[in-house]
Amino acid sequence: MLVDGPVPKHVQLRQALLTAIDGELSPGAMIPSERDLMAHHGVSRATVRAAIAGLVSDGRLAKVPGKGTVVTRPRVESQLHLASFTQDMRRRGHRPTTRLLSCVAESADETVAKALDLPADASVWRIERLRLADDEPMALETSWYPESLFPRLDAEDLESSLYATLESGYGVVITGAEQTVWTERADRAHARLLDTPAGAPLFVFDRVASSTERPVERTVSRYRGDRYQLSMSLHRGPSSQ
Ligand code: 16G
Repeated sequence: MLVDGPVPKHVQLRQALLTAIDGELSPGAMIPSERDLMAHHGVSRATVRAAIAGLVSDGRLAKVPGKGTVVTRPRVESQLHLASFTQDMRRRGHRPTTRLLSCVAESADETVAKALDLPADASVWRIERLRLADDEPMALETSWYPESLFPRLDAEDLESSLYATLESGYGVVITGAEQTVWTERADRAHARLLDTPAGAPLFVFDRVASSTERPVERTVSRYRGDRYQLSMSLHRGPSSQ
């Protein structure tokens, strides 16, 4: 019940809608029309619009042209720490699966050779995988690994955790990584695989992961921008004091 008082009506309505979103309304469900919300809560159209606009900008509701306003899926929060996709998804209560798209041995180009500290033209495995959470495409990953370190990597189960395989099959534990993040619009091929419209925003992570001895993996991961949010803990460094 909305009441007169210090809390504006649109804030109260927004809270009521949030309770419904977290309760009976599942992702993809339509919320009641503006007219129904006005009648039910005894408020003006402007109040209804302000409450909905706030929830749209928080990513909890989305306007779907020709349909109405629907409840979004909560984004998967990824903390910027050193985890594998499999660990990260499990920790957040999702079921990770992987589709292997390709695995080939090729000569390292200049970028890969430099990242992996290999001589030019050294042989590397290039592995392309689609990563899913609860059967929904989340990320596309292209990774390169030195063949000299991981002979017969192509014979391993590449649809399970590669970090787990590097450890159990080759005794290589990933202990650190250098990572750069930027955004990009999905091209047609990426959009199709990720089941998202062409031009949709993606996070791109370029990671070089190392064991204690040396770099062992370069990965370019494209994560769906509508399904992720990134969080990080920031600490004051020595140079900023
Ligand atoms: C993450 C890493 C990726 C790594 C993969 C291993 C990011 C941005 N990327 O997706 O570099 O190859 O995990 O996951 O975090 P897996 O052990 O489940 O195969």
